[in-house]
Amino acid sequence: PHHPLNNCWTLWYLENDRTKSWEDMLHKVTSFDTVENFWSLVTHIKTPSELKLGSDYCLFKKGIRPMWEDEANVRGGRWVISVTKNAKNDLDNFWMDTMLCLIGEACDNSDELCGAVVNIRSKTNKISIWTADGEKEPAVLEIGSKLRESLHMDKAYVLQYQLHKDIKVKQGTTIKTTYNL
Ligand code: M7G
Repeated sequence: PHHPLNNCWTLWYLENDRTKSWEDMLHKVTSFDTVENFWSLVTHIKTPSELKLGSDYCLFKKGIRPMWEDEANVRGGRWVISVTKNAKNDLDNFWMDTMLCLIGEACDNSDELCGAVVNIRSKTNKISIWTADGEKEPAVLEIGSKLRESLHMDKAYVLQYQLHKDIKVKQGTTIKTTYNL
């Protein structure tokens, strides 16, 4: 007796490889649409803190590619949380709670959710939640505050919303922030 989820979700894995283009580094792992298949997947794969530098996991609604160019993401943006390298437990816990927030449809505006990404990087790791339309301010803010609550984020963590179109044109390390929570 499997418990169905509201949506079917696809997990993607990006493995850093300097000989490949960004798109070619991205691989579909699997899709699932029941609670049981979600748990059997997460118990068989590495947690974010166990991944190699330069890797990503992406969890997106089936049919949405985890890239700015996908029709579902072009007008969208991301809530991004920076997690310092020493906070390994926070990273793994935040990622687990982010996945549960998505597949459990915890947000009132879950139609606006496209997916989530965790980036393992040398300076700081990042978790982001991608939404479909950066101009839908009430929906974006509701998703952000639901996230803060579901992840039990300490006040020291800041949530910043950035539009994908602003990320694409970033100069150096500064990216324009549209909303803060
Ligand atoms: P990142 O991996 O999102 O973050 O972007 P990082 O800067 O912390 O490593 C690194 C690079 O990957 C970008 O500058 C792009 O060259 C490429 N890249 C990342 N994303 C999410 C996309 C995307 O959605 N589309 C395309 N075309 N390139 C991307």
